[in-house]
Amino acid sequence: MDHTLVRPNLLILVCTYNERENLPLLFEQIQSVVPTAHLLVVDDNSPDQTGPWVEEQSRIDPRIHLIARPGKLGLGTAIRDGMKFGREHGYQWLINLDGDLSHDPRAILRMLREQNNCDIAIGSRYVPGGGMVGCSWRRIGVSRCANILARWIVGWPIRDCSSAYRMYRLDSLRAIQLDAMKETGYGYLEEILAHLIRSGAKIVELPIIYTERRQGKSKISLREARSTFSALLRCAQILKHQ
Ligand SMILES: Nc1nc2c(ncn2[C@@H]2O[C@H](COP(=O)(O)OP(=O)(O)O)[C@@H](O)[C@H]2O)c(=O)[nH]1
Ligand SMILES: [Mg+2]
Repeated sequence: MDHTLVRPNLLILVCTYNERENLPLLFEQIQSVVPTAHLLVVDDNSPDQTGPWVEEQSRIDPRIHLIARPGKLGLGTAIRDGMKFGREHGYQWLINLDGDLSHDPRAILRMLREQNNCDIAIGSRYVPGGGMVGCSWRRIGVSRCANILARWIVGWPIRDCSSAYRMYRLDSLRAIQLDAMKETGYGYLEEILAHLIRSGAKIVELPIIYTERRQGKSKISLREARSTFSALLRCAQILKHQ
């Protein structure tokens, strides 16, 4: 099939910092699930040469795109740049997943089936059928607590507000000023949810099994984890003014 002839309505976004070992298998899995979708990597000049590898792939495969940023500018701004690319290039849907094989691309198909039902689908570890595999108790505890805290502080009905595995209807992001968002790191995931809820977007949660990465290291720092608290307070503020 000549993929240059088709402008698909689906863009798959993967943000990367040192995921060179994980990307070949991830690309293969994504392309076997959604062969016509386009794939965008936002890489922050990863020292392990993730960027040059993606660039090489993009030269031989017109479905693959790369945004190469000069340095580690944060997961939040990477997702934001992916969203802007999606909007500017006329895609209708964007699915974001991690680059470390924690998110099984097969869940993409279940998300696509929800397109008539929602504006945002969240791959959720905390709805029946969802869960975490291979994670340390510390990690499970921190993630659980962050989500319980979120429901308590923000009062929203979302069970997994820190999952990056999501499908967004790009039109629903038009009401949101992406550049005005305050969180640049992982807290971006919560902040954007607050704006989406405020603008009336319909959100559904679908169960996913999150598997801990086998290759490479997590980039979430203690500072990032602590900043979740201030991100949640920000969300409560945003929703108070709706
Ligand atoms: N472009 C970019 N990607 C990032 C950054 N921080 C994390 N990532 C990517 O975001 C995804 C999730 O990060 P990860 O380290 O696995 O976080 P964890 O799953 O919460 O431990 C992975 O694909 C990372 O490579 C960043 O500052 N910039
Ligand atoms: Mg990870």
